[in-house]
Amino acid sequence: MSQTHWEEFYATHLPPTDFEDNRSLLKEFCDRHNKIKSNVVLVTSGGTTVPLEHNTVRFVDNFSAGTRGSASAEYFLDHGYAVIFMHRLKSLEPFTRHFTGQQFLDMLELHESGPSTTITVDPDSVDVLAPILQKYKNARESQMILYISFTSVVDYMWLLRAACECLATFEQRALLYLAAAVSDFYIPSDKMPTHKMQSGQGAPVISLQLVPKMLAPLASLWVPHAFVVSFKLETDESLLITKSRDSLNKYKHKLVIANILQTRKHRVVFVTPTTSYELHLTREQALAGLEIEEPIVADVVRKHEEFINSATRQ
Ligand code: 9Z3
Repeated sequence: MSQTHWEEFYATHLPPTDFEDNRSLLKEFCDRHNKIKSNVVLVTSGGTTVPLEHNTVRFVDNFSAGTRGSASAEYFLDHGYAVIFMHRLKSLEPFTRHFTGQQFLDMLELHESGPSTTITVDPDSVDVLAPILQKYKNARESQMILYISFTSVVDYMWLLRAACECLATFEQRALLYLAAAVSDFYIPSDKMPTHKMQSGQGAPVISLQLVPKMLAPLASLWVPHAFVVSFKLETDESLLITKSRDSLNKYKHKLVIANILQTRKHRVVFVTPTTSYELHLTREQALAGLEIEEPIVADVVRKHEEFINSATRQ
């Protein structure tokens, strides 16, 4: 029997070295939450890399800071979901995303008196830090969030399939929220040089191949009963809705959330098989600190609840 494109991908690309550890973590997390009948969401976040050498010095990257995924993960926790946060290593994470760079250290004060040293939080920062710290501690202590990280597109593909294997048992209660920016092109393992390319050999000609579309087996085979939401990123407005509709028609999942790179923080378009409508933040809302992920997640959760209810009525 001939292998499909995606089967061949797994047959010819090794899993990441820590794959079995991550698989155990995923299984343990899912078994526990399935027992207590939690709703679970897989949030993917950040961009995948495409290495140009096996011993990787250079790679091609996909744009994504991880804001969409990390902010959304926090809002899913607020809605009572158990969250698998599958993210690009070193991209933004829930809770810590609020304090990037030196911001966190600037909130602390150092007191040295004789041999003893204490550290306190600057009183002006307590009101900012306390609610975030509270939510973080709650999520950790109640084990409502699992952090899993990837770097390359191959790591991402292996972890995505492993997560789906665990999520399948949740049937309709599983939500997939695929916000990661995943490479469309890569260099297959057998076409990649082992060592760092040498400039002495002249300018290299790099030939990329298509990454198989994993949404196809994901939606039809791995989690056929789940509520699957994918994101569509474009830079050309005229392609946004047609490309999103093409994706829905092809993979038969539930929802595409479409966005344009430059306006993604204040405008998205929800594209379903029957409708399309815009969600946006006004200037005032954005200035007041409202994040678009809050209404996005509220709308997705409402749709997921309707989906669960209609499945249980049948
Ligand atoms: C998105 O469109 C995300 O909303 C962003 C978020 C990556 C724009 P940030 O992390 O940005 O907040 O800086 N993600 C999906 C991107 C993607 O690769 N989609 C594929 C495509 O458009 C198919 S699922 O072809």
